Amino acid sequence: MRKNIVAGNWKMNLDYNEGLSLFSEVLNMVKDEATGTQEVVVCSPFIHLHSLAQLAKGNGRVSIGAQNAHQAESGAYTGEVSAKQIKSVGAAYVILGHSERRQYFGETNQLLAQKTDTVLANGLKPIFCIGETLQEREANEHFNIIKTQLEEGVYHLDADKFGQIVLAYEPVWAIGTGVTATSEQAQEIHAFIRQELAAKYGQQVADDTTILYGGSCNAKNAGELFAQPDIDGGLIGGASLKSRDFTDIVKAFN
Ligand code: 3PY
Repeated sequence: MRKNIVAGNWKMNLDYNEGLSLFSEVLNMVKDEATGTQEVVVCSPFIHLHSLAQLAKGNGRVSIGAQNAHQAESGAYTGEVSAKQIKSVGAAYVILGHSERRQYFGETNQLLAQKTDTVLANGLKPIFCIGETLQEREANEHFNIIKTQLEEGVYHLDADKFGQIVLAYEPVWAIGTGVTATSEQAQEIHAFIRQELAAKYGQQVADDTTILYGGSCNAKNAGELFAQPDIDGGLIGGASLKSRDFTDIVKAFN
């Protein structure tokens, strides 16, 4: 049975104290309000990870994640952070392949395949992002793009390893634009992804894989998106920066 997850992606926002205070509010709200969301993940900048993990200790529903990791185990990579370091501060997840990383930092499917291996080897779970640009959708290429991102990014994994991955479908045209895919558009792609996974790994693995929707998901549209049969939660950008909005999204599973 797959898990539903609401994950916040703070991106490069919030200084150290702002992050701690937002997270404390989220923890209190999530604790007080029972909802159908099984796991809440907060993916913060590296500077917050250790403190957030300390605050979340003893809370069985809230986990911490990073937004990137280097593909090497360690070494002379000034300014980078390794999966082992991320694990050592108590994080459980790492976002990989967010479209902003692909677009601004030139991350390719091949590089992301390496990062996926390193993250898994260090006992962390990747939240692996895929999604098409507006031009690709307009050219009716979106299914091919998603298929290639899966083939080149994660299909080298065996079924056991793949079982530790969370996927996030984030249409690039819906990221930071305020435009959301309609629930029908999102469901269509999620169902396609699940069908592709079934062809590659078998129906059981496909049924057990959590597939999140990301891209301007907010407290208003989360309920309708999460009600779709193949949407198992969200990767939340801007709305994760406000405790009330974020917890309303967490509650959207009820
Ligand atoms: C967004 O909602 O804009 C995101 O990029 C989430 O990762």
